[in-house]
Amino acid sequence: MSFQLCSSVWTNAKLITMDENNQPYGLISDGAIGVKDSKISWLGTMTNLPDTVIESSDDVIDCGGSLITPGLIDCHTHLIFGGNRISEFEKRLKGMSYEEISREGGGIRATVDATRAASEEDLFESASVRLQKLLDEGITTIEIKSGYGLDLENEIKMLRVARRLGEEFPIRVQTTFLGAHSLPSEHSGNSARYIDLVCKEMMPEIAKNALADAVDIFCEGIAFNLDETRRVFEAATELGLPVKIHAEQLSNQGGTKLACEFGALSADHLEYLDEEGIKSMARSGTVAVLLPGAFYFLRETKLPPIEKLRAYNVPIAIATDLNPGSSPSPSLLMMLNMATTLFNLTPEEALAGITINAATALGLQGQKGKLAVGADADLVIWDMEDPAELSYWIGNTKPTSIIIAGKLQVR
Ligand code: DI6
Ligand code: FE
Repeated sequence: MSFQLCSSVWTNAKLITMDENNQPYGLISDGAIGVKDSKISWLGTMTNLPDTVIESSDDVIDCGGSLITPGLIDCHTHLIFGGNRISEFEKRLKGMSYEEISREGGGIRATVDATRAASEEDLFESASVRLQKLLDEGITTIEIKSGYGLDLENEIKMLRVARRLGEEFPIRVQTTFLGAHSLPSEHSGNSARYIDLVCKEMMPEIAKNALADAVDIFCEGIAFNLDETRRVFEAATELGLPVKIHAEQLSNQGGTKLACEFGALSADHLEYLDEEGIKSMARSGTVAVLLPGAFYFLRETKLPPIEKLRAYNVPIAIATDLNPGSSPSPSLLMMLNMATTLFNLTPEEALAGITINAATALGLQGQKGKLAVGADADLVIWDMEDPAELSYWIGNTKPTSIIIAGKLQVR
C-alpha cells in the first residue's frame, strides 16, 4: 500500500480557512481538505490535489461545492447553572435595572442559591441539554466558567461538571475559575475576606486538582474593585494560570488596563472601555470578547468602541456569554447575526470572532479556529454559497455535517 497522507478527504468544497492567504475569509474556492490522526494533513485546491492522496485514503467525500469552516468556538459561557431567572426578566421588563436587582440581593446571587441546591448530576443534565444545542450548531470548542458556587465545595462541583462534559461530549472544553464573580451573601460587607478565600484556599485547591485552565473575575461597581482584581491576578499568576476579565460592562473601572498588565488572554464585554484600555490591549495582544447577547438582553445602549478597537488592531471575538441572567441564548450563530446588526461588524469580522480570534482568546491559537495543516481536524460543512450567510439568518441555522478531531459526528 502506498503511503497514506490522509485517511479521509473532502473534495469540491469552498474552504473558509480563516487563515491568512490574501483572500477574504482565507478562501480557497475550489478546494479539498484531508485529515489523518485527528489533524488536518492536507489542504489546497482541487487542481493541486495529488491522485495518490485520493487513491490511498479510506474515505473520499464529494461536497458538491458546499462551504467548510473551522469548528466554531464559543469562548465565553456560564453554561452550568441551577434554576432560571424568568421572574427577574419580568421585573426588568417592567423597568427595574440589572444593577438594581443585583443590589437587592437578586441577580447572580439568586443563581448561586439555585446552583448550590442542585446536585452534580442535576447540573450535568441541565448543562448537557444546552451543550447539545451548541454542538448541533457546529460549536466544537467551548469555554465554561464556574462562578455560581462561590465556595470551595460548590465551585469544585461546577468545575467537575465542566470537565465531565468535556469527557462525555466530543467537544473540547476549556474551564475557567470565576470564584470572584459576586460577593456571596455569607461574606456580605467583607469582600476582603472573601477575596482572601478565593486566592488562598479556593484557587490553590482548584489548581492542584487541575480543574481550571484559566482564572476570571467580574470587575465592576456591583462586583469587585481594582485592588481585589489585582490580588486575584497575582494569585493566578503565581499558580501559572492565565487570566481574563469581565470588564467595563456597566461602567469604566479600568479593569481592562490592569488585566493587560498580567498579559490577559481576553477582556470581555467592554461597552464602557476607553482609549487607554484599548491601547493596553493592543500592546499585550489581549483579545476583545464582545457579547452582543448581554448587550441586547439588558437593553444596553452604549456600544463597545468597535471603530477604535479596529483602529488599534485589537483582535475581536464574539461569544454567547450563555447565562441565566444577562444572556440566556444557546445560539452562537444568533450572536453572529447580532454582532453584525447591533455592533456593525462585517460578516467576515464576526466569523473571525467565533473561529480564529476565539481560539486566541482561549490560548488555543494554531490548534483551533482555522483550517491549516497541523491544526485539529474540526470542520463544519454548510449547505451555503456565501460565508456571509452564516450571519444573515436570525437563528435556527444548522450545518449539514460536523467533524471533530477527524471524526464525523453522527446526529
Ligand atoms: N457578566 C455577565 O454578563 C454574566 N456575569 C457577569 O459578570 C452575568 C451573570 C448573571 O447575571 O448571572
Ligand atoms: Fe459572562
